[in-house]
Amino acid sequence: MKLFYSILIATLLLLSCSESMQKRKKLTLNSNWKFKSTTDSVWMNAEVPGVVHLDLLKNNIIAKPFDSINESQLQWIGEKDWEYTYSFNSNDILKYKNTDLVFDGLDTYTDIFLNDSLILSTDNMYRKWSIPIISLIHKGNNTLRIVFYAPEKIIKQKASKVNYKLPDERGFARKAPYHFGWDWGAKFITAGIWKKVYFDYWDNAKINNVHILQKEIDTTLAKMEAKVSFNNVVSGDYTIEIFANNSKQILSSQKVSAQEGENIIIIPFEIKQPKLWWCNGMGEANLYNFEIKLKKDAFLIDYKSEIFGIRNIELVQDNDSIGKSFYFELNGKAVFIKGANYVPVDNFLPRIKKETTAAIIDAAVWANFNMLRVWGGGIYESDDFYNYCDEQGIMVWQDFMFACNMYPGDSAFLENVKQEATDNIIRLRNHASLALWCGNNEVDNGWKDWGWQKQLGYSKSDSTEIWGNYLKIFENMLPELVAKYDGERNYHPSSPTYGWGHKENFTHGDSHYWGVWWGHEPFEVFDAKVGRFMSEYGFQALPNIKSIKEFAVNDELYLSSKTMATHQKHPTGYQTIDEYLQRNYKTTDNFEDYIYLSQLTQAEGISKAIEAHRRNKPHCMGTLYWQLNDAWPVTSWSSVDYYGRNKALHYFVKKTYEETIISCEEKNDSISIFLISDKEKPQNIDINIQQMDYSGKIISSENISTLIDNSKAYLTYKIPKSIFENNIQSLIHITAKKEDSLVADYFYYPIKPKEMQLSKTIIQTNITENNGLYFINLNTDVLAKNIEIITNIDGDLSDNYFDLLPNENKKILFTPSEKGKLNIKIRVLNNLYQ
Ligand code: BMA
Repeated sequence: MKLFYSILIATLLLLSCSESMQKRKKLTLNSNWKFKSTTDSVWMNAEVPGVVHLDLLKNNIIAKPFDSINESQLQWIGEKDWEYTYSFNSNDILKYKNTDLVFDGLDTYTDIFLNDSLILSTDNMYRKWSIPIISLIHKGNNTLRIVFYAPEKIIKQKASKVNYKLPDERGFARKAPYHFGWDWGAKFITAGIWKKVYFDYWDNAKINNVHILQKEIDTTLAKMEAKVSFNNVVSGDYTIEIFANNSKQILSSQKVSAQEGENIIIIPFEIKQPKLWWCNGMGEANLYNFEIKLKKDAFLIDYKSEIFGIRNIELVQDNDSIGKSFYFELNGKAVFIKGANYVPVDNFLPRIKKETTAAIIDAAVWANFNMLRVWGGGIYESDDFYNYCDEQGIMVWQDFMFACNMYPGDSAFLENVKQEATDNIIRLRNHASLALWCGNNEVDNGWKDWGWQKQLGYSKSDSTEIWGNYLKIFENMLPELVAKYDGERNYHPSSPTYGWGHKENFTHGDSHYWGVWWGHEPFEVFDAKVGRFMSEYGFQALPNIKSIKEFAVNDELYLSSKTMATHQKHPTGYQTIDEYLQRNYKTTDNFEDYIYLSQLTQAEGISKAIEAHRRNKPHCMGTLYWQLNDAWPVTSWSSVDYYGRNKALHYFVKKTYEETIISCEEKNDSISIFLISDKEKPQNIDINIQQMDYSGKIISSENISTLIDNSKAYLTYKIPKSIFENNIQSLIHITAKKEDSLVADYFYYPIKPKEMQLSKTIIQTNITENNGLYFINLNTDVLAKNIEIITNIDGDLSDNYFDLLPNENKKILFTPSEKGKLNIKIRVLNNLYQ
């Protein structure tokens, strides 16, 4: 009977509450939008989220923007003003006490009208906008109209209001810098509702955000806090409950007497035997799902779920005997960082699918990365990106979106940046993967080294003002906001710490080394130009022919064609590729062979840089090459092209980022052999060093054993160069085995490929299929240099562009991503010129 009454009372209470207060609800507004240019009269169907280029494409008004030379023909789109409209009925809205119209992102300059009254103007694509609309709507039908103004016109107006020039006028805009073109990027000035738009219905209270904080962590216990911010329109009593991993058991619960307005409540909770989050290569990326429930009596008003990884991550920058360190510690352990720089995966952001983001992160995981740097000329990435990095153990170095430019410092600009940074810090701070906030890319470096003051004729007072603006944003505002809203991550004002012309570039902080490529220095200088943390260096190569054929017609398949020129954005890109290519290889007139050689040039150069960085551990504690991916199909520094196809570099990177590797360094009269490992536990390794000629005849063979761990790179042996005196057409093959299983191998050649007298080879191949997977067996009669397996269908090869010794079998796994029966062709350096 007692139980019956308590159930009855609880039910009545619940009913009375649910009558007066309803659960928060969101309604996404993604259909029935129309758009047109402001000078046209005909409305067309639009897709939201979207941008105008995609809508024009959908309506068959324009050709595919990335094809051929279409880029230059589509510039008119960015020069026009556009409007988007949406009609809705107010019935649902009127059932709630509050409705906010929320835009997760608007690109970029807009006026928003509701029933022809201006309700908001926006000027920053990185911000979230929320408008309470209850008092603004009509009963019945309402019309929303958003006018997007051509960005460059507005930028010009802004520029005319200051008495100095910025290095680039796009600095006045808070719109992704790469949209205006980059040295790997097309210029497409987009406009549109690029992220979700929705009605956010709520009654008396809603959760704004929850910050999960780690107070103390040890192996037995993690002491945590949930800092809950919620809004409340009338003061009252609430309960906040915390749950973990779908368990029905409450972890912590707190009663709150809430005031009108924003309430911030701190709720401590504990996790016993916490499973820590580790990056790729160090352990499992363990995650917890924390659910936060806001209740009025027993009634659930609002709910949030936060995926969280318990870990400590720190950037250690200590003065030391060399200069200043720059390394990451994860859960108290120093990590050698292996990764690359990441740019947005498309010019047209709203069409990026979750699977596309996952595929490029998978490519990073496959190549043994543990970090990506989200570069400051793109966007604060999508939630999909960080969620997947959390799951896969990829740490994220996050730049704020400022790159290679100077910025204004008026109060409106500063306030705008402040809101942008606040929105994004709050959005990203609970991600386990987020490792570092960095103020900008190459702004400090640009100001100090790129001669802007002279080129732009800055007076002394201009310089003082512009540098003063820099200090306000990157030395004051951003670190203060990171401390206030994040509180756990380190902040690094600018990458690199010093430019590559300064000696401190190799002793203090992080380093971008562009003496190779921009400075035309030979790849060999990578051996010596090693800083404490190499956050950028790179070299271009053409994408695969299959990718080129996606945007170029057959009679444009040569370097100086209009299409190929459009798809190369560096002013001397093709010349620089050719210059380096010819240092190492005999060139060719055959376009497809040339692509192959450009990729080998890039792969050899960049993997040699990575080896040098790893050999210099712990002086150097990380390496991020420029760049993992592309925003469109282009000849660039990427190792994976726009379509997700690997260049030779990506296979070389995978090998060079393995846990244990061998590397050779030529110094004076000898060749030093290094063994390098990131494995924490010491391991016994047996090394075999064989000198052989190209027919496989062994000239000498030697075995040594050594013990290694991850504390430094081990020099295990030195070979005099004189062994090649009478055998210049020979090589050294080194293998490292642990208890008879191969952990690494390495080919050392004393001469460049163009000097090698490689015999013609017939590569024997044999393909077998098993459950949709293919195994390709290969062997050769003489040394085969850089075998490229060319597949008729897309898919993943476990290795490619490798060297093969005579009488050795190599087994490659091919996992198709396309239907069809596998056929292969082989390209090999030996046969290129025969
Ligand atoms: C780096 C980047 C980019 C650029 C790349 C290649 O420094 O920060 O600005 O695309 O160089 O030039």
